[in-house]
Amino acid sequence: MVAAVGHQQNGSKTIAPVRNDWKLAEAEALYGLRFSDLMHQAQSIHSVNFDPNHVETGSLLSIKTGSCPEDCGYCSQSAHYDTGLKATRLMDPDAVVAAARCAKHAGATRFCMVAAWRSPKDRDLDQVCEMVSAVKDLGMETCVTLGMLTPTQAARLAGAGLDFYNHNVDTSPEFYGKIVTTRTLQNRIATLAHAREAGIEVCCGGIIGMGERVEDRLGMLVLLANLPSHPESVPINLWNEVSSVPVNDTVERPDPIALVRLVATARIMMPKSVVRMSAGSQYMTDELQARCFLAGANSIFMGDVLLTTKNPQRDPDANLLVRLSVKSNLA
Ligand code: SAM
Ligand code: DTB
Ligand code: SF4
Repeated sequence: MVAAVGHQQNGSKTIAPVRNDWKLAEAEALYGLRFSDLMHQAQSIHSVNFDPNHVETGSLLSIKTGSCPEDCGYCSQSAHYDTGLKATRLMDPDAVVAAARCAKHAGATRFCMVAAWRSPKDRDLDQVCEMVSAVKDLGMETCVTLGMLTPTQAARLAGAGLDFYNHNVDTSPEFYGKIVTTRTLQNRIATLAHAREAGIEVCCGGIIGMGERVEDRLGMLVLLANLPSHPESVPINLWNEVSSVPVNDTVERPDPIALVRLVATARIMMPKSVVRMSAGSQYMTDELQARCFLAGANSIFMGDVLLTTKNPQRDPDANLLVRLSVKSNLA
């Protein structure tokens, strides 16, 4: 096997130290390994840190949809683009808890509540805290994504019992300015720090397939892996097509093998993080999803819709997790 950057052999197991000093050249060297060597390394690291036969199942709910003041060039919910989306107000907490109960019944272990805000207003946060506490009482892990937070808001969410805050860097520092101009990457990183300081676990990743280069995808992994602590969850989204947003001018569907290589590289660089296959399963065959699990992905979103776009599930009898005899709440 080709020697990997910074990894030691311990008997038959490969130990990957948790590092926060990754260089782009190291990420490129991993990504460019011969496929079999890359997969072997990713699988070895995966099995040291996780049960490789287990996949976590999450469920998403859009608790406030559309009319967002941010200009994210990939998003159906931005008020800057005429995407035809119907905006809604913040949902009633009882309706959110009812949706969480259904998701739990369908096998979800984590419930992620998502709002199309630049940042929450304090009165809205009261309601979100109520939702978090009630969903937690159902015995589910809770996650919210609400835009930028102040330290006080993060502390309030922590007080309500929030487990995870999702806030994505989306792409590399170099490509970021081409897709969002209304907030900086530094703004995003500050919110991640506020969540951490409040004791909330961090879910942070990005999107591929917006016209970025492979170097940008790896630059995003370097950015994530060099945060003061690795995000506990790293969502990898394939851009889910939305009409009338700027990304349509640059979109390029990633080569499936490039996706597998990226997942394996993420697994190696962030050995203890849950790598979550998020948006984009509609563009993936069962074989490609299975290959991503082998490369170290260990979480998926269930349900027919994500927030505003589709997440088509196969026939339940043909459920991929069951066919792979993966351990999950479904199988
Ligand atoms: N407004 C909050 C924010 O941006 O942090 C939360 C909601 S936003 C929809 C959550 C994440 O969804 C974004 O950071 C982005 O990475 C992802 N996302 C949005 N639209 C997407 C799309 N069309 N395809 C894939 N991922 C998308
Ligand atoms: C994340 O990284 N992906 C999820 C979750 N975090 C909130 C959102 C995917 C959104 C896909 C586009 C949509 O359905 O609007
Ligand atoms: Fe708003 Fe979030 Fe969509 Fe950006 S990604 S437009 S912040 S909802």
